[in-house]
Amino acid sequence: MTGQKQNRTVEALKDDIQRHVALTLGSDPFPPRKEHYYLGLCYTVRDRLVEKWLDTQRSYYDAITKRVYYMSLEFLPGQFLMNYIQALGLEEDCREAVRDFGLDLDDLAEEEWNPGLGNGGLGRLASCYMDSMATCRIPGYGYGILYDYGIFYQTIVNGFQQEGADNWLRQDSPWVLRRGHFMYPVHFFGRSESYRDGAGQERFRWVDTETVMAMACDIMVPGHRNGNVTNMRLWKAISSRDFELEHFNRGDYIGAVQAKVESENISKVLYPNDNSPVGRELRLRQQYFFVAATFQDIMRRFRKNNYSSFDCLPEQVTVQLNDTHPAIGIAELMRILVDEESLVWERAWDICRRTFAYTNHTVLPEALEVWPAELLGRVLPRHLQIIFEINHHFLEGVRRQFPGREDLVRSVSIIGEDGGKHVRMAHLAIVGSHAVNGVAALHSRIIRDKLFRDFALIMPEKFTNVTNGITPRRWLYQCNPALSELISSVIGEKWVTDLSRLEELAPYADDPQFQLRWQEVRRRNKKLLARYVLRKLGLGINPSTLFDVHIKRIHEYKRQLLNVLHVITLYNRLRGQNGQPHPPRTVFFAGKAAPGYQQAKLIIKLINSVAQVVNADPAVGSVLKVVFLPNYCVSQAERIIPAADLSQQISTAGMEASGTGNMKFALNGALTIGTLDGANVEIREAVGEENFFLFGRTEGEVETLRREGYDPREIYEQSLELKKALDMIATGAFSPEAPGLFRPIVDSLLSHGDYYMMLADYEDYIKVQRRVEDAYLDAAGWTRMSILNTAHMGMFSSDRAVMEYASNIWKVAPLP
Ligand code: 4GP
Repeated sequence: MTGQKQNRTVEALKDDIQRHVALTLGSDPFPPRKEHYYLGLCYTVRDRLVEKWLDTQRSYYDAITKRVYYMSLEFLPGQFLMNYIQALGLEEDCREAVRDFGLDLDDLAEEEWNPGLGNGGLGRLASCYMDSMATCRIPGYGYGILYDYGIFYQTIVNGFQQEGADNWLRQDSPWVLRRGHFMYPVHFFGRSESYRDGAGQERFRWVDTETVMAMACDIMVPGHRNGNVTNMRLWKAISSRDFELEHFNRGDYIGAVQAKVESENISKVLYPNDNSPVGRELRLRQQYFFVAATFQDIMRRFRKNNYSSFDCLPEQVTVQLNDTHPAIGIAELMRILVDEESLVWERAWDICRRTFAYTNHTVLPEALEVWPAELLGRVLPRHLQIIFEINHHFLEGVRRQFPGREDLVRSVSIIGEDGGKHVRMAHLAIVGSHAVNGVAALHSRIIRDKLFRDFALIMPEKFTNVTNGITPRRWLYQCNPALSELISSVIGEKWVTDLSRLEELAPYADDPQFQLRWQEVRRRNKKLLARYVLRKLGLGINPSTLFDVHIKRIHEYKRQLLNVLHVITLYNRLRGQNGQPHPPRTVFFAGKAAPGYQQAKLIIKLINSVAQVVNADPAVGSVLKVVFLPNYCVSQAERIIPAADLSQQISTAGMEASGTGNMKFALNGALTIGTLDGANVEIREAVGEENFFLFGRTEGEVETLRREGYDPREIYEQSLELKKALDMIATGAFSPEAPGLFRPIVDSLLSHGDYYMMLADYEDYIKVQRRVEDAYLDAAGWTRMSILNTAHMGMFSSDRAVMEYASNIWKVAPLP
């Protein structure tokens, strides 16, 4: 930008910031106060986005284009301010503008609270896809819930996780635009009533319901410097007038107000469970609430285009179900088409199936959603009836296709019978969609050949794969400015929207000059993280140690415990002074455990207890340090990932659907230590097996071992180092104040079968960790591998993933 033009931009920004501080916030602009100028800047940036946002929405109508509805109960967008500023290409100007007020842009950006509207991978994926839809100009929307309370705030007290309420909207968010005029009624309870229509046909209507209103709250999602701004519409529950009146008329004022408050509970809180369902009525109501509101919005837009027939719906609308959470939408669309629009069943069903597509995100059997028929029938009586009918038609078809195969009929039925009638939401999603995909090649194979094998027999054409991706904007350009600059200095900036261009870095991997610059950037990032740890925990760590990082939800299958076993083994080796040198290492952990998941919470305590012992032991000094960073969230990941040397992706093979953290690390130049699980398989293929530390049993081997019987005790008896580590945990070496505290952990491994095969993979893991150390001691070799990891990560862009969905599943083209 020319000096003069930049000057004008900066002056305009400054004027607007001050105007907002004075007129929007009603505050005195002098002296400039950080909180006020932060908000002033937010509104200034927002103004510049709103116009583009309106233009984008208008362009959808003008083009009469098909639109994608990405329905997700969770989104984890991360902080908005810097993302918006960079998308608009205004970073330098904003820096200068606030500098003139004596403020620092990064400092201001830190003021922002993380919108924790999700648990982990599933929610973050949704946000990466929103970013890519905006950047790739795929006409679409994200739909979800505006929770008042996001994922809990984690503190560590005496080593234990403690949950606090995350009241992120306490001070309102400048990014949430409340749209009071988009309010829809959502019904619950009541009953289904049969009646005869004019032609004497039996029909049904849903009556005597309770109503809650859904109010639209919009958040803008800009594309990268392309003027395109996509909308994320999150619903907030508001009590309905009828509801209040009914009570008021009875003269029960307090009851009326209480009922009003209770009806608004629907959007109060995100359920903090990752990879596991919660069978609570409120959760079901959340699901239906956002689905029903979204469909009213879909139909409003559809009608606006004056369609003569609902047969066109699938040409105008495609709904992607982000897991089964919105699967009740299938029954809802049938209800709209059959009950409200009077379509005959077969026609409605055809429209419905062509509209929906379903993504599965987990194979953990305990994580597959089921609803007791009794509960579903009470909350949504008409929907249960519709689900029974869908099932009836479906099973009739199966019987025709496979006569005599009642076993098959039972296994695919949407209604399960064992332990009381229940609705299997994954079955509903498969039957009601035209496409079913897993999120990495291995995972898609597992769902097709194992988890949903019987469905694949009946409808093989539906099953497909779309390997997950991450947005290069947030996960490299934004979170790692130093590396981005270095990359752009040699290959230009096009990689930001075309990640495959990173390939052009490969020739530099052996260039000593470039290696030095690469190392310099990484050292800088590590220093920044060390400073953050000092600030947060008061713990000094040495930035020239190997940064070994394991950050994600705490879950047994993700095997933080296996990592802890390595830490203890290394600790023992260091104390034993066995002569072999070990490069100094700092092991980082971060992640939340579901509040009701006792074993995971105990693992957090164990990590902290081991950290306490190791960090205080003068015998290991600075050679080993262990850090648990509390309250893991998107912003924290953005700080940690650019500083990581080693990325821990060590789940039991066959259990991690994809992983996306694995992609973020490799993109930022960390090397992976990992199993052949989820997207690790494809990452390893892409970066080259020589640039990836592989260990552990394969998915097939895990299965065989499980089938043929596995005796963890035998491994325990045979490995001295493992035995020592486990005995230390069991006998209170890390919990002298409560020696039996960690007994349940050791029992899960030795007495309860070690379901996640930690012991089976232990030895291999320790060996490969040794190889990691050797590799790390060769700085040039390590740097080379690091550069090649970044260079070969192009295919893991969410732009690629979204374009695959667009062309193979959604059948939507980018807008010109
Ligand atoms: C997660 C999977 O565990 C993870 O492997 C995957 O990368 C992510 O979805 C996005 O596809 N699943 C969940 C969940 O978060 O709650 O099932």
